[in-house]
Amino acid sequence: YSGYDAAAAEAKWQRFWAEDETFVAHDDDPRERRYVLDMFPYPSGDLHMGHAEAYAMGDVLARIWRMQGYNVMHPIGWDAFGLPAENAAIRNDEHPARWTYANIETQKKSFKRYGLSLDWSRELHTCDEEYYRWTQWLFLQFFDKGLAYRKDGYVNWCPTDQTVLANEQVKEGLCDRCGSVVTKRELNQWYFRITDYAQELLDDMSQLEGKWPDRVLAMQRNWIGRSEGAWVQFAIEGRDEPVTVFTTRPDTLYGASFMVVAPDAPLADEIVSDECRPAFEAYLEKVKKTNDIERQSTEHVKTGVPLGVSAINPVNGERIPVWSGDYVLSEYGSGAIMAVPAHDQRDLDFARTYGLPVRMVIDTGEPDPASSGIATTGDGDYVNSALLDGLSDVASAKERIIAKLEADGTGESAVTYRLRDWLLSRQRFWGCPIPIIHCPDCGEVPVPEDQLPVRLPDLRGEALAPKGVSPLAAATEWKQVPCPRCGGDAERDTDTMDTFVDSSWYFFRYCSPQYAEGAFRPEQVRLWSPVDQYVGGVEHATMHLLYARFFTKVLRDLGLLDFDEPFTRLLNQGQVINKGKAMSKSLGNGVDLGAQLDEYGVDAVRLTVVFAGPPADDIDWADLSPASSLRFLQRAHRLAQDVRAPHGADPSAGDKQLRKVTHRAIAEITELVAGGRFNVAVARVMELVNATRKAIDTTVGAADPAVREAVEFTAQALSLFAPYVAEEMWELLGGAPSIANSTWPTAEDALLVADETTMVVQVQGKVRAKLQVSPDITEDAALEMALADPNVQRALNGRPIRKTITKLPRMVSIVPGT
Ligand code: ANZ
Ligand code: ZN
Repeated sequence: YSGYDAAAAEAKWQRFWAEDETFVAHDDDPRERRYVLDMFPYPSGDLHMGHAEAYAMGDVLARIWRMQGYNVMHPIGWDAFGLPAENAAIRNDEHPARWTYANIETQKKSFKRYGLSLDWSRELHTCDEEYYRWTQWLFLQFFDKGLAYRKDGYVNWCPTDQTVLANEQVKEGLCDRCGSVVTKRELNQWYFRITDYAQELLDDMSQLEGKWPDRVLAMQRNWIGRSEGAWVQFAIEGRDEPVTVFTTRPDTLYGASFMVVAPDAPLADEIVSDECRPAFEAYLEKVKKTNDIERQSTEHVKTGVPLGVSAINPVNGERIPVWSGDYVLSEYGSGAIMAVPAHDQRDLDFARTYGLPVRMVIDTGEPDPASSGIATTGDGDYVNSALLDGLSDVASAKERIIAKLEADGTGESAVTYRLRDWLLSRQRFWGCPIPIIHCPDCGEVPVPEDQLPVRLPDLRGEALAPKGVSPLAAATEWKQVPCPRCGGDAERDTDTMDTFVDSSWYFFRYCSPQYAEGAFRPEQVRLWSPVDQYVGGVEHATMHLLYARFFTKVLRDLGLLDFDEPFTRLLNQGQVINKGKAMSKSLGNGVDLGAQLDEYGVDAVRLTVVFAGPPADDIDWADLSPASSLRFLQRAHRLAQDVRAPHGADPSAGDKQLRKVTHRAIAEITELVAGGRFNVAVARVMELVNATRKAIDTTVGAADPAVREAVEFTAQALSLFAPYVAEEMWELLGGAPSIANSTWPTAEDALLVADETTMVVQVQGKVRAKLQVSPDITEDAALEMALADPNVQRALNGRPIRKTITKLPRMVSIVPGT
């Protein structure tokens, strides 16, 4: 079949859409607005299979909503700062901007070829001055509110990339980017106070329930990690200040037989005795080489050293030894714990290693943990617990002990979160400079608004190589500036921001991309936001999606927005894998998207990825056949060539049977797409194509207006997945270009009622029942219905069936045995 030339159609319609501005969204278009957002790409080189799937999914919704009469905004831009550009610049001795903008050009061509209904007039690059100036401005708003601050601390450090990483960028102890083992380093760094919003980030998830994938909500909940319990104060012998510990089980306080302090918590260094100090310091050096994930893993053998001091249990005055141990983390709770080895396995493992006492305070009926080595965590009777003895439920025990602690002034109920503040400074070049000037007299001074943006200095090649401090620190002229407050000698901050800062607000910028008076124009954000449908990978469940939610809440509190959540609905597309494995260079199982597009055309590839399975599932390229997708598209295209009824012919004069098929397809496909079941919708289009071909060739012929109706809808439905062939079909059918501007039909109710016909049931040749059945009833279903009928049962009177004769759908005849 040579009727459809994919390459020619691609070139033709790309030009048409661009000149016609088909997909440009207008703020003053009064129709109801819909905002469809794809996670914006990093310009890594060219479009790849992962993009091919993700962007195909988002386009389905953008396109159906447009045809359904919404004013759709579907923007695109580039997450353009980041390490790969910088590494390439070092390799090629050039500026990261060159690599970045060159990649954007290449990738943009591919995006355009891919036929997405994107509004290119709103395109943005996060590395443009016009963009990062506002990233800096937003940083300063946060700074003003005390939501951006600097502190010393042990941070995750990637020895290869020579930069710090946020907790979220460390995966199982490894750098998210390069796979190196992450270590700890003490540095003074910038943080965003996301923990101020921990509770709200949790609470507002109720607005997202049922609209975001459950697993993303679960991951966020888990990441925020709310814990309820108590702060308990233990006095330390020979020290004025008590130590406060966080526990989720204050009811086990009588079983606390030692205390453990994180080795890297400042407290450990403060309280360690002189005799114990040398061993402690050696131990600390060892611990610094490991990371939090290793330290908490259950397989990890817990290590520790005594600190040579005692703590006093506030409820019974008992003296307990204080140890330092690596399974306690400095960044959680207070960095110190009361150990209850009988009822906490970690504590029990530690106690058994170092011969520390174990005391059971809840008798669950299980063996004593002191001898079994297995901590008991269930309910039971409180023992050895003074005022709790006799109780047997955790809730009242907790209540009673907290009341006592509060009355004595030695503790209180508490809530903690696992979420840490967001570490945002990076010691790399290709990012947004932090707009702060450090003055020896005035401290941290914001760069005045009229001096934004703080532009990156012109560094390239070797000057960007990682040295453990930011490359910006070597740009002396750039760095040395007068203090904006006192005019004295001062220095710019030389760190740049985590690129997740850039991506925490880009979706607001799209609403007024050229706005020069602020990050975005509030009235335009109000027109379009929140985003109706966000589409992107589940790998962003905790980082980007949590940060963007946080930014939205802060911007709301700054009075710049009036809603709580940025993304009303979220769709996570799956991954494209090959031969059962993620595509990777090392496995050599990568599939070159460009080659596939050249061979089968854009439409066939897009249809293939959408048809492969539910959008959220991973799809295995090895199981798919773009060649058969192409053949299907050619069959569909040929229908449009065959249609003989004139444009505008009244379909109601057409064949009723085919019309019913078409209208059932309209109803089902509309619903399937709305429900995100895109692959099933494709299957329905295929059925419609087959039914229409059969009608043309064997029943009604090409001149029937019902055929035209069927083919017109086929083209519209296909335009969601295969826009080029759909445009070509629409043109052949005489429709006004573009098909994207056509009106999505509604199914006529009268054509949706299922056909019924009368089926006669005979027993021994006598008619016993007349049943209404569907004309395509199966043999099994017909027999089942016949035998369920009471009159038939009475006639059979319990006799077995010897034989049945069926002439479907008209008759079932039953011959009973004796
Ligand atoms: C005594 C106790 C007895 C505990 C018991 C548990 C069971 P979640 O639920 O994750 O919040 N903990 C507190 N701070 C810690 C730190 N910095 N590093 C490691 N562990 C820490 O965990 C809270 C529990 O983890 C706390 O409750 C504390 O141990 C420990 F039968 O206190 B528990
Ligand atoms: Zn100053």
